[in-house]
Amino acid sequence: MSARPENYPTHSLGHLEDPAHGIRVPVTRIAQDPSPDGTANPPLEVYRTAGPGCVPEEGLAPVREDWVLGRGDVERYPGRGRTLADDGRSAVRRGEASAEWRGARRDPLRALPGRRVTQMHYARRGEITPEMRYVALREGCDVELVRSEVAAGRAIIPANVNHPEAEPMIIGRAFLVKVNANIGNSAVTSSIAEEVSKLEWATRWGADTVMDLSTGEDIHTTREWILRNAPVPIGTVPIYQALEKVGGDANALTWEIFRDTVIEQCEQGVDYMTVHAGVLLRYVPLTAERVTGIVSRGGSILAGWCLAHHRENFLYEHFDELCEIFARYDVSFSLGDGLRPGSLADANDAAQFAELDTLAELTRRAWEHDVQVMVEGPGHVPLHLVHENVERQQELCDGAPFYTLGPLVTDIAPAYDHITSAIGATEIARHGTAMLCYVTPKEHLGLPDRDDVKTGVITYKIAAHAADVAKGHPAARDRDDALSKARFEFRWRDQFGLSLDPQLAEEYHDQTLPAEPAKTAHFCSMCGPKFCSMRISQDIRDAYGDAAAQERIAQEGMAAKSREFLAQGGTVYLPDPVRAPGGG
Ligand code: IRN
Ligand code: FE2
Repeated sequence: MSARPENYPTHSLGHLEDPAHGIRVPVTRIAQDPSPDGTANPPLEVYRTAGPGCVPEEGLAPVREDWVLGRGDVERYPGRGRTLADDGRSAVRRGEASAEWRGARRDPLRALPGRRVTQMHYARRGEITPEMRYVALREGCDVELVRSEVAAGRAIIPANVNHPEAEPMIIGRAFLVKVNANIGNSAVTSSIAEEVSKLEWATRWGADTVMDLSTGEDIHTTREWILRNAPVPIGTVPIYQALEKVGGDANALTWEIFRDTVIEQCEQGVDYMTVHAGVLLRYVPLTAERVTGIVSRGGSILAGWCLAHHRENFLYEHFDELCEIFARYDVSFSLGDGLRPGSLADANDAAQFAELDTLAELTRRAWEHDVQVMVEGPGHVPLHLVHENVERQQELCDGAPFYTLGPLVTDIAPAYDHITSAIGATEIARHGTAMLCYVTPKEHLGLPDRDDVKTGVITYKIAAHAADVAKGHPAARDRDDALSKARFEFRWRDQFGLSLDPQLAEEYHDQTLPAEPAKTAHFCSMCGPKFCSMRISQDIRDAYGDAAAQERIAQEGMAAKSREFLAQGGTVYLPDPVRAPGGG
């Protein structure tokens, strides 16, 4: 793997620059051909998450390192990775087990005693960080909007001080809707290089964040390689690794084992962590009558623990301690929805909404520590009940970003659940959900392969983009308009280049229409794309003031155009084999 090839010949790597602050944000530049009348079509610069391309053994450049160190509030220390029970797996940093690692080995950073190094902390103090400037450039918005949304808790910039390779991004309802892709959710250990290539694949198609749900033997080392090569924030669910440390026996879990796992991951650079702290002992019985019980993996681990010990969830009990740890590394909470519905029948029920009440309480507690928070949501919800989910979450959690798994709006389509869930995702994003966790065609059936990951990401980019357009996000529609113009002008190459999957669009087109002439075919060449009545009336308005004269000249002009058009054959479009009946 060398420098990343761009996706399509009309694509290239461009940059948005803030030279005053030394910030350069990579974008994908999509070049376009001129219109048939010779008018130039400017290139489009679109948000990209792909990163600069990586050599897995060397990792990415630590673009944020100077910013983090420049604030003067962190210290380097040896880290706990060296002394953990699974010591043998913290190999990358020490270079023992992974002989091929050639990149830098850095001891981890953490806040100096008593300091908080979160973006929320700086934002609340009125400080504008380079991360905020980077994000503002990317989103095309004012940096003050970024600062104030982060300060208010309505947006987060997941950016662990130990993940300097990441290109800062923002999750919040005032910004572009984001998409998360899960990788490593396989019990079968794949090679480390394979995990890195999955990460690269997901970001190539536009995943804004990636969650590493790896389990198994080399969990620490795999995560290390992923982080060192990740241009996007990385999320995890630490209870999965904690469970492995106790041999899979949920009842043997303790706060101490969980805490050590969290610190280990903080030191590696995980940017956000799913914590199922809202699964309270008294809520578990509320799921008893459900059709599908508890479908969340983390939720069922903690519900089991609560029942086995008949004690309150240790994540809830130790939540403030967890906040103190997160504040030292700037790790964001993704408050887990352990009681999310797993079927239409269970949607919006007492268990789900009881947990949401607790997540709202925990959101406020995290904010007291200046720790950034997003809140996870469902799941499976019929379309007419989707809106209530985001409305309720936004109200209860004072606008903290919502991050939902779909939701799937019907249970009847296994193998198509990327679609059933994208319908719910579009609806929930339109009403203010900030990030969507993708669902692949293999949901409920098996483990996603490479094609499933791509299908899942693209399906979710569609949902997110549709919501951006509906929300009226400035400039969201530029790409639609450019593509539509290219379509109307038969600029096929531009149509492909502007699409989310250029290669596939081109391939499908070539299957049905191999002939080159169609790519240059043209309609009603007299007036070009500007309809003649508009042009004539414009000409008259410019030349004459008198309404009656205007009317008479218009009639004459229109009659002349009519004769001209009929003489030329009288059809608007040349026959077009692509525009099939029933399409649109
Ligand atoms: C997102 C919203 N609700 C759940 N998620 C994702 O589900 C979460 O971010 C993580 O990737 C996964 C956690 O699954 P369990 O442990 O809740 O099943
Ligand atoms: Fe499900």
